[in-house]
Amino acid sequence: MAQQQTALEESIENIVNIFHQYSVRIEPRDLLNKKELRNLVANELPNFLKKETRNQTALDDLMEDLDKNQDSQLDFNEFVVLVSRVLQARQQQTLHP
Ligand SMILES: [Ca+2]
Repeated sequence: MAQQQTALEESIENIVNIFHQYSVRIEPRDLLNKKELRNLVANELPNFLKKETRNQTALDDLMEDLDKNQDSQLDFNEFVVLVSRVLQARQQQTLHP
């Protein structure tokens, strides 16, 4: 029998699931286009990415910055860079509240 998942394992699984929950909405199903990114940020990161949630230019800049291969889509590896930045910013807040 599989062991119960830990909090960290569950968090990792949630990140993967949330990416796919948004990426499948518009083809190709394993990539996020800008509209899907906007929905993901607005629904799943409204407190951590306030500017990008409210401001289209900020979202455009974020997309451009993350889209390393410039295909106007974010693959999971490109998306993970955003997750990593948010994680680091969150950790900084814990150190310097
Ligand atoms: Ca891309």
